[in-house]
Amino acid sequence: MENYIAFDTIKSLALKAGFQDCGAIEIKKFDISFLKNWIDRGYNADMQYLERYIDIRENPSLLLENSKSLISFIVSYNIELPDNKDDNMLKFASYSLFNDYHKAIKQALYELIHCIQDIYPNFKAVAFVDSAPILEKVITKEAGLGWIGKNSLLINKTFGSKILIGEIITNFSTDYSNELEKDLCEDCNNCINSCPNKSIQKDCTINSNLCNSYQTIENKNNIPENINLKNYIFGCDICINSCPWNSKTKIKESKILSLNSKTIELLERINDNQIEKSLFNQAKKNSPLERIKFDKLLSNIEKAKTNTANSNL
Ligand code: B12
Repeated sequence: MENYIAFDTIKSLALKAGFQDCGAIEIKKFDISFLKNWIDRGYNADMQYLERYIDIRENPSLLLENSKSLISFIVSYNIELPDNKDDNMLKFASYSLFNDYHKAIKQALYELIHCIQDIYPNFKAVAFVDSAPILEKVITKEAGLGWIGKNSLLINKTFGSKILIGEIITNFSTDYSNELEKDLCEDCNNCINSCPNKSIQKDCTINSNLCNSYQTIENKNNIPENINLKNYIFGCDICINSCPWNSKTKIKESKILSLNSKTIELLERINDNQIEKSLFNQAKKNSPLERIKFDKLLSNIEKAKTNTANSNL
């Protein structure tokens, strides 16, 4: 058959490359009315980029000529880490303790594409990790890799929601996943109840204005007084850590993500009150921390210290 690859071939190469799982769907148009509705309510806060390229979000086939399939890949970062249970310690969200996942996953996807091209020279593909205007969670759900939980994250039955998503669009057809995962959140509301700012709305959307992850990373202005960061100074894991699907799904190590020792050292120093700009600059070279400036980190620290001090009163 012309321009066809068996899904089993993709999956075995992907597992060998260190991805936890993958799933494929035929390229198609997506219903984006929920996205428009979310933006109309102002839930994207100052992330105006989410209002752009709506045509591509609706129709990802615009990203590659003659595209046939969208293949989604998941990478777990639920690795046993020496977690400091002390609630007064300042924390980075755990995904940011690793090297920059955008770069690491994209590189792994292009290596995978090259392996496939060794077998099928006509195979063309482009890879994305947070880098294109596409709805990664919805695509991954439709590819059968999980359901969208109440905190709006994609939850995989085996690996939980401490997973990151990457995808490729290719000119090859394959065998498509046609079984959707059931929504297994059932009557659990742990994530909704855990958020200190009540950012998770009744319809399971996130109001970014109230989300600590938005406030500590994306908000370039002062964090509003009513926001309680608890002890998070970059990103936030509170709703994720409250999810029962994450407690049983730890992996030993990742072939794709590696811990950034400079980030870990930086966090230790911050907790010892020795905040060094030079160490921050070293850490952010290959880290999600690259998204913020040093001054923003300092103001997040001040805010989190005030919040933790107030909670101890
Ligand atoms: C903008 C953004 C944010 C914003 C807004 C969050 C949000 N929930 O939208 C902020 C800065 C707050 C954020 C925070 C985080 N993010 Co973020 N973020 C994104 C980004 C770039 C776009 C998401 C988006 O389109 N939002 C718009 C809303 C409307 O869409 P939505 O969240 O998908 O929700 C709707 C759909 O799920 C829909 N829906 C539900 N069921 C169904 C079913 C069908 C069939 C359809 C059509 C729709 C549908 O209804 C929901 C509400 O309208 C994606 C990457 C990408 N390109 O997709 C990463 C992404 C979602 N983020 C990610 C991560 C890791 C995080 C954090 C965990 C980081 C951290 N530790 O601090 C937090 C988690 C906070 C949370 N609970 O969401 C991962 C999530 C992986 C996963 N397991 O799902 C992604 C996919 C990046 C990646 N490549 O891995 N993020």
